[in-house]
Amino acid sequence: MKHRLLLACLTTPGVVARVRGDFDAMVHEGPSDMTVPEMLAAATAHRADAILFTNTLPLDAAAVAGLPANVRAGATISVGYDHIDVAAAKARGLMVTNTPGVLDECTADHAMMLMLAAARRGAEYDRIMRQGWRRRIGQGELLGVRVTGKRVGILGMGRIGQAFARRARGFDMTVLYHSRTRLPPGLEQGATYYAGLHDMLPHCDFLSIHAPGGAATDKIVDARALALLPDGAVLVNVARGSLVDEDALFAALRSGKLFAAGLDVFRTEPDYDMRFAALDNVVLSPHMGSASMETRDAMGFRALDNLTEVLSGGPAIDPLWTH
Ligand code: 8YV
Repeated sequence: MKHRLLLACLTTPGVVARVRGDFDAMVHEGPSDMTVPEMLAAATAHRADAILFTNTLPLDAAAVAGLPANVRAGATISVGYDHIDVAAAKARGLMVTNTPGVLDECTADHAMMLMLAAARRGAEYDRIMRQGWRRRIGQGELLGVRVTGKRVGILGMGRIGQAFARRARGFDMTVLYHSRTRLPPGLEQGATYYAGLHDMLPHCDFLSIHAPGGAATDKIVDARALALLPDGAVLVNVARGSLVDEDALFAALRSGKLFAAGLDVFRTEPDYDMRFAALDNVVLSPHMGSASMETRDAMGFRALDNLTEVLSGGPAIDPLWTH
């Protein structure tokens, strides 16, 4: 007997094929991912044992409380889980897993793309070309800032932060970092650790954010933190919008305190603060850090590996909590 699965989000054809092959599945095919009420109704109708979803589904206490009794497991196709009320899931006996490890390289690539594009004005140049170019740009016009050899501060030195550091070293950058805990020397690879974020910021020509979202990091990059950066610094965020005070970021970008920013994540998604769209010195992307074909397959397969284990009575590969 196959286990009964509700696929509550849109995903790749490869993941959908495996869902259909391995499970007695209800596959959501709407124009966008299921909302919580849609998910709860579908889980009930399908008598689902498990739910496969992503960070577009806020699995808060009310959503957990509304789940039909037969749902035993949930797998989010994401490494971040700030959309899940872990305490509520744990109390309900719902095993929840995420997908760490498989998206590190692509997310770090995306951060590097945004860093280079923000520093070297990639989006502005693209807009000029689309408008026809037609006038030679003077030697002193539309200049970016140099990346190679500069200092980059990494906020959050987990797997993705470390993958970003590897790329930054390829650009001869000096790597500084702030994390809750210092890495062992083998992983630190010569990066300079700062126990206090504010102590690191004055030394960062670039700041790249890779820490998890949630209450502990909410608005950790606020007006005071931004003021501590050197004038003309560049900020990159592929982690969560919640880490940044967007009013303060907007002010710092408009005043020129920051040279530029590359933003993949926002405090409210998808209805992000469109003031940023009016700024030429911002490169924007719609939460696409992990969005390569290979990585989105790998994330979905990892989530399915987790559900297969849990539903057959084994331990989860990537449980959100261990005890
Ligand atoms: C999203 C992410 O999950 O893994 C995470 O935490 O933020 C992303 O990989 C992905 O964009 C699907 O929404």
